[in-house]
Amino acid sequence: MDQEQQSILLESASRFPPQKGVKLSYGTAGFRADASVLSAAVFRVGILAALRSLKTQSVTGVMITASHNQVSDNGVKIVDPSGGMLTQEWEPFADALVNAVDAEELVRLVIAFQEKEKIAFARTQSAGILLGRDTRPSGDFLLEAAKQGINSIVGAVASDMGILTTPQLHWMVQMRNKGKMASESDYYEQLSSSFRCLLDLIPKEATTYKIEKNLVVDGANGVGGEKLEFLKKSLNDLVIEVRNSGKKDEGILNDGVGADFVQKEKVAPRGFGPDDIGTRCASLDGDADRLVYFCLKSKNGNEIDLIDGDKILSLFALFIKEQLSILNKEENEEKNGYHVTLGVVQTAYANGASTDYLKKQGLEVVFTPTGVKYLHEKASHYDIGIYFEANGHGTILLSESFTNLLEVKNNELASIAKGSEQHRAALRLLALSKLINQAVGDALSGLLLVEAIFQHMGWSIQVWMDLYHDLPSKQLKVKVADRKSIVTANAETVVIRPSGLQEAINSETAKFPRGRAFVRPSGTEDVVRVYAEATTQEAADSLANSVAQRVANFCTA
Ligand code: NG1
Ligand code: ZN
Repeated sequence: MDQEQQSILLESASRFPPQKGVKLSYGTAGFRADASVLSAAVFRVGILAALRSLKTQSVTGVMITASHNQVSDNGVKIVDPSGGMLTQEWEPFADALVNAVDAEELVRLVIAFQEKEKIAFARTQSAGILLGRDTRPSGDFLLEAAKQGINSIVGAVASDMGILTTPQLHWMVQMRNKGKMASESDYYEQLSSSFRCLLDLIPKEATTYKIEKNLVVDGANGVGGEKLEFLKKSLNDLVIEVRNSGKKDEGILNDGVGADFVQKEKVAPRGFGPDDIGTRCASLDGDADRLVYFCLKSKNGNEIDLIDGDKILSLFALFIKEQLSILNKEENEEKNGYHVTLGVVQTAYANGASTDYLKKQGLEVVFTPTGVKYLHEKASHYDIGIYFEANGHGTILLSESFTNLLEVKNNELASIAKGSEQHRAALRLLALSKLINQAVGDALSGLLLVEAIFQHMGWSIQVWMDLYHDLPSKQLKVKVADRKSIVTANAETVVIRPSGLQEAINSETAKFPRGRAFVRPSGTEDVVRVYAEATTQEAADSLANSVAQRVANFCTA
């Protein structure tokens, strides 16, 4: 690194001194904390995104959001050139950079890393970084910090894409690097045209039930509500009412609203009441990368039937399986010489009943630790990989070779069997591959896919809810001195440290038939999360409480 670059870096880093005593780590979703302590971290992430862009000679992204956290928090994460999360190999450097005590240490770290990674600095523009942020008030000054971090690397150019959902930014980075149209209006166009295409392919005779075309969506008072208001204008076959849309007088971001609240508390969000009984409802989270559905069930309260990520996954898996079997009809594997691998990826938070159901459908189910970076990676090993967290974050990945095969098949069928069910199945899978955001879980694209499949199946919401019945479950958070003192293994199902805690959890679990419990440190909040499942709600609550107590005892000892 030349002298000029060093002094630019030193000068600009001195303008963003880190808050004393604040230590951050790149968790399940980047860095998150109270917005007031984040400027230095966001500035430094700007530097990191620029280095990543220089190293890969591709576009990267910086997203400023704290998703479902309270409005006073914020966060920052890097979008890798693939459109996914930052490569895990760079996470230790991200931690070191963000926690450097002063500008001098920061410059030393950058020089050492640059040499190790052989990153060439260039005077001409050679790095492009897209910036996005959600609707949090702190997003403005944090975006400025990110820009200054990027500008302190010679040759790096920041493009401010404005207020976006997290998945929109991931999609833009992915599309830019594929050399495809990547603006926000291209995003809406791709979603609405592939949605329309799926509706046009619905078998006319299939509908046994008159589909309710009305859908009410809780926008978490965040960016997703605002974007959905826009997207819905181009959807003729769906009547969407957006509540908690983020308009000033409607309420506070994530406060009693949003997918995280609905999924964890299992109650309706603010703004929903008895008049909504019988209506299909959905909820997005604060940055619109999670989606859950729900139905109000009580006249005098806010009790709901929840349709979580596991059930959305099940719907997607059934549809894809059906299309694959139509496509392969009359053809055995030897004949077409291609065996399509279809895999489902879940985490330990997946309800046990969903896993049982998926396996009974003959699907291959595998588990990873919490965090989309793990699920996404695993799903990418299949021709079609479907991954979902119970909280509603997930997507479908179709391998390039499978997509190419579909294109070939589509052309072939168009000439020999145009309009046949087989041809239509190929067209449906191709439309699905465009509708679903393959960069990352996306509540808006997921919602349209659910709605399209729903109309295709001709189902009532009750049929969906009755696919299987969730085992009662309970989640709790425990505050401890150091959440990292808990170390887990086997996709977070077993605690290996502190020693003795797993045995304690086992002895609590053994008291309940079909009991299951696990604990892990959160990657986004300073808490240990406890999950418990059993055959009754009382048993799940009681198991969660006793495990939480054990955690508290072990972690203060
Ligand atoms: P943590 O805080 O690590 O549990 C939460 C979610 C993850 C993931 C991330 C990122 C739960 C139990 N955990 O992570 O699944 O979505 O946020 O947003 O829902
Ligand atoms: Zn989110």
